[in-house]
Amino acid sequence: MATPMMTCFQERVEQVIERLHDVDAVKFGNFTLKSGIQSPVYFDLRVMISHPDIMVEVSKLLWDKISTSKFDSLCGVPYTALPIATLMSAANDVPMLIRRKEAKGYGTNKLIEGKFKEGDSCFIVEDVVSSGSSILETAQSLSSSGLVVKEAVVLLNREQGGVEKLDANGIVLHSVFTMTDVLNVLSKRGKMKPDMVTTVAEYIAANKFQPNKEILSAKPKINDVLKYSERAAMCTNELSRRLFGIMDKKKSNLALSADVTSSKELLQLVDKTGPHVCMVKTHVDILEDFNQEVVEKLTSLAAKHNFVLFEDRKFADIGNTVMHQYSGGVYHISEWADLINAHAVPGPGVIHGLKKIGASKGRACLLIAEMSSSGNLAKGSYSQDTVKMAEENKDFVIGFICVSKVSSDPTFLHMTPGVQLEAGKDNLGQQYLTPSEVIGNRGSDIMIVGRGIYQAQDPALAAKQFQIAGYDAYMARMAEAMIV
Ligand code: 5BU
Repeated sequence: MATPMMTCFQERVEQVIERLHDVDAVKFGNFTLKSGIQSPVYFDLRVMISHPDIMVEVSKLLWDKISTSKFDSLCGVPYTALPIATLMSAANDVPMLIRRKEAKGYGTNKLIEGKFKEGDSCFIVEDVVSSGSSILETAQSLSSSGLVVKEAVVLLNREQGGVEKLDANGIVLHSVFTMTDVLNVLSKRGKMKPDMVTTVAEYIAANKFQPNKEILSAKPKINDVLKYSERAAMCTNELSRRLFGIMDKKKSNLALSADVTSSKELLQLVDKTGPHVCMVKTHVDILEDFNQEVVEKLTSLAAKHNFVLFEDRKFADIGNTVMHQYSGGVYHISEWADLINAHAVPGPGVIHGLKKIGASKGRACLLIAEMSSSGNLAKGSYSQDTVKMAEENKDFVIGFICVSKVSSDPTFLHMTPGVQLEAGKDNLGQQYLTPSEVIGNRGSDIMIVGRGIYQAQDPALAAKQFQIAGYDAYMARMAEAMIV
């Protein structure tokens, strides 16, 4: 029963909590959570969709929480919050946006569905928040599309660091109720046995986010908490030191894969996108009109825009042959490319041959530990042996091509191809992951983007969007590592 002092809003919150319990959206017992943690309480708010009355009331409570804020649109985090945001949008005549989660692979390739213009503000709606990662991921997609996200609203705050993490990323989180509120309401209304009340209260206290120093430094994930500038200082290789420095200065972990076939197009593309990238990757052998002047112009663009030049030659032969391929032939790669890469399949001789040519010129090499194409054979023990080979040749090998972090050594660089703003694939086996997946979840350092940029209507704008998305994902990863 509501006390006379109780506001109408509080009373409605209590009723919703009780209804959620009645329909088994809140359960007590012994549960193993996705994280492996044992919990005496389990929330499955998805069941709300089978109870339209609850959905409507929840959408009203969420709306009441945010009605004084100003925004142009709402965006529900997939999936449960999508229909809730729809109800809020329809009842209050506010436009809605949808962030695509799955690959579309055809048509406009849009990341955000719905109408908006650059600078519009968007309010994120979510059902439950724990660490805040899902909201942050949605916010990153929205902001990389030009929207401004300053606030989010959630039905249930599990009090596990979401507010703090979002705050660290400039987002204010409003919540209708917390896990403590659920406990208080259900025990007050006689829905829980006294011993369960104690168990759940202890669980909440033990798992509650504590913003103190011990927790901040509880689980340092070494190169997740190290800034680019700190990693630069740890590198003994001059090129990796320079590259981390550029990433720090330009706030960019984007490498452009400039896979166009005419020199004119190549130079124009690189000049336009140069301000947004830390690296330009070439396949010089696809140029129809290669000549030495092109590489001279490329190196002056590298100096103008401050980026590293990487020739994606993928050397894969015995040491003696790769020496010639690297230094001679038509392309004289060692004369102009700061960075090259090699397959580990021939054994360490390939590195030794390349090193003989490149080391004295201050060049460096990446080993291909993993590939982005479907069905490739670079996995498991092959990838592990590649990492070992790199560790044994750290004076010349500065990192990896890979699809997720393969080494915890903070001086190694992880570079990942197969990146688009939406996950998906092409029709020749290339597989795409998003910037937040590659940089945020898989711990890579640099994302390599080709068609996502040079096939865009405005490559400079696309490069800027990737730059923001990649850097935001890096910042979010750092913030997460601080509060895990
Ligand atoms: P895309 O247009 O973003 O799909 O281009 C990816 C680039 O990265 C392209 O130049 C490939 O040759 C390169 N690449 C790759 O996609 N996957 C790999 O595993 C390696 C290189 Br190694």
